[in-house]
Amino acid sequence: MNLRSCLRLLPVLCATAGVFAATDARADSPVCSGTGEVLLSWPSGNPIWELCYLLPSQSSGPRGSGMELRNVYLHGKLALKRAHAPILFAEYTTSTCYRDWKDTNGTKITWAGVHPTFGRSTTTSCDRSKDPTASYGTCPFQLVVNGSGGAPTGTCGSGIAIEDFGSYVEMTMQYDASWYKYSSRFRFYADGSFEPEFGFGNSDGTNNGTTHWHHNYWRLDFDVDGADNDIIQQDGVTQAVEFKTLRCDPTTPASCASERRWQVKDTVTGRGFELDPGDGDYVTPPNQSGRNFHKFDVFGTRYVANEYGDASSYSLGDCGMHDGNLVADANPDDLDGAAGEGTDVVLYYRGGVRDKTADGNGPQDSMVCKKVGPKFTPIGVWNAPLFGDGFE
Ligand SMILES: [Cu+2]
Repeated sequence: MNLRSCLRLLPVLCATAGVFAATDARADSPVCSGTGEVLLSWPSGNPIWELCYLLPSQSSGPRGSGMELRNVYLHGKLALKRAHAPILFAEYTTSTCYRDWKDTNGTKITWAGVHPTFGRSTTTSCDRSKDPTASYGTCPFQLVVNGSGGAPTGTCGSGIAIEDFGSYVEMTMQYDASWYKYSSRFRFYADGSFEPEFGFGNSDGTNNGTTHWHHNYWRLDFDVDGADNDIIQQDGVTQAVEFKTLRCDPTTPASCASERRWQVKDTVTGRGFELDPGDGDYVTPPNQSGRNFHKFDVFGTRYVANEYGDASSYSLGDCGMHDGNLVADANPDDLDGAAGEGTDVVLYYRGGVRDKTADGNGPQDSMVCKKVGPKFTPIGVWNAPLFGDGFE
């Protein structure tokens, strides 16, 4: 009897028979041997989180996918095969929209010590942009920061910054699409939760007099305890087939009185994560422009090899999100395994920001940094071995 079948079929008997001692925690670690993969273990001794990270220039999306993470382990158990943001758009109210690229490493600034204004030692263009109309140039954007006195000292770099805040570790990267500066962060907490963050900055003010949107789509390929036996639930209800939907119940979109949550779980081990939209995610709903380029927030799909996006062409003018390619409108794929198509699931999640010019809805805010991103909270027992570990 192999380990997996023992765990699946006879967990109690196996445990009772002492096949696996409860203390036999054969925790796994990621192997970061692919091109560009770098291992992060946090904390460095007895790590809670381990993963491989890659620069945008090394990421796997059709035109990159920003900072990319692979083989993410929590307490020695596989959580995610890949986490990245392979789809990104800039949409303008008066003209068209564009499909931005995500494979050009940008530069962020690393201050000497923790900066008194920013509260961290690494800042991006978005962190720096607090004025509604002014832009701060490209790195180093080392303007005097109010209250800090004198010219700040910092250095520019294009790597991924890693800061240990004690209860969490934060990874920061910036990537560029010409004058647009997109910041990409992941925070991994000691309690097993994690947060991706998307932020927008503008180096020279181009198009800041035109209301526009930046739509960022994360792709989270969860392989909780391996790719099999995973399901996606919406508010605790298992989804039988792939789906696309909204953060709010469409019957109450204005008030968002019914906020939704999504869970990805392994049905054998009970482990998984819950997606809770961030407060900022509700600020800019999908299709705020009314032009139907971006109509949904959440997509649950079945894994397809090398499927990192919604289109085969990633040309600049291919501006709308092809949700029908990601989640078929006809003959939707099986998600829960009932139709025999497997249970390797992928979650896509849209977070968008609006940069507004002065209009009837208020003053210009186009250069003010806006950040969005959900929180993922662990489900089940991750920090203790269940009948021995190391399966999958
Ligand atoms: Cu903008």
